[in-house]
Amino acid sequence: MMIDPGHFLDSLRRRGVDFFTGVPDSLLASFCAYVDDHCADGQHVIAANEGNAVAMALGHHLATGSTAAVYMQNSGLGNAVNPLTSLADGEVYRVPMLLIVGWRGEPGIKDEPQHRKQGRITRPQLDVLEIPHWVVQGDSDIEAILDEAFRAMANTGAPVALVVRKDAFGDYQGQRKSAPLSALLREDALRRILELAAPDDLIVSTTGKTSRELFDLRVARGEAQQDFLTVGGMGHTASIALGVAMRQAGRRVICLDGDGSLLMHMGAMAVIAQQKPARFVHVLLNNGAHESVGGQATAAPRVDFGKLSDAVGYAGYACADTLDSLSTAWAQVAEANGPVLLELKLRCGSRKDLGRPTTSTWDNKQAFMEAAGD
Ligand SMILES: Cc1ncc(C[n+]2csc(CCOP(=O)(O)OP(=O)(O)O)c2C)c(N)n1
Repeated sequence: MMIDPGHFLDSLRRRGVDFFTGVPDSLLASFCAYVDDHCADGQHVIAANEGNAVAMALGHHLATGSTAAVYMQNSGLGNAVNPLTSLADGEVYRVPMLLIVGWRGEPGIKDEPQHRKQGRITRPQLDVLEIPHWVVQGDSDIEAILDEAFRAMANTGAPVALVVRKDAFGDYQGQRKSAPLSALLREDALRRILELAAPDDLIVSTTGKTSRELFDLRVARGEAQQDFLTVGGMGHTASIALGVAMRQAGRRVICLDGDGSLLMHMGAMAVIAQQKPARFVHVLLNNGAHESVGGQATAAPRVDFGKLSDAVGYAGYACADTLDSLSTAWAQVAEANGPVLLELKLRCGSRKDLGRPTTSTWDNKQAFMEAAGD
């Protein structure tokens, strides 16, 4: 038995939830897709990060008095903790909202290294936050759980959470697909970047399929793994790359970022420009979507990243949407003095047999540090 995303959405609506926001998660993908297809404009907003989603839910309550639902992967709890504790909490503004948290890394279920600890501490973390929560699985009596959760919320006036186990939701294929920004695939673009990069360039790559593809490409090229794979901490790739670049002034640092990732902590760009790392190529792999977790849209397609990079003070910008134009754009910016943004417009898509890093995170870190120390 699995929870039908449509029934679940109806149950929430019947209880007065009239606004949905969050950052998508693969485990909640069918629910996210259903919400996206069945909410009118303005009833569903995909947020840049989970803290923003909590803040939007809070603002929604201020404006309407009603309760919003905020969905996220459990890794996003970190981003949400501050507005939950310092604003929505019963001891501060006391704002009800229903958190729907995807439980990656649940103890006993095999998952990637970045999910293990977060999975183990998710429930204790909610306990510490004093957020009442209920575990939801496919055969849960969802009406009974929601009754209890909404009763608790009515009593305290503050947030409550559902912790959703893997495979709890039944399948739903979203109808809204983000329009492809070009015919170029991320993996082909990454392959070309590895051809264009110098052997001593340092690469820091973002969360999700980008790092998985990069890992596979190094294997295919018969090269040692030496790139830093930001397997967790989505949105922080560019700041990691900045930290590296500031102490590796002689080396070119290539940051392989996603549009969801870049938007998540976009303030980092202003600080990168302020610090002016000498040889910093910030590659934006812009497919307009959170492809790694189901292809939900980001706000990126309507952002003019050329103007943005100029406004924050990057030293250059180039854009490409084919392999040929990627080579040309690379030649334009890769030798610049100061941080540059190289935007690649892409379509969604990845190999069905895409692997996952087979070396440990500790080995990955060690290999990067050795490469950086050469
Ligand atoms: C803080 C946090 N929130 C959510 C996730 C789940 N997550 C992993 S990859 C990803 C999508 C990343 O989108 P983007 O940067 O555009 O790259 P793409 O998947 O399109 O290659 C999300 C939402 C996460 N790992 N961490």
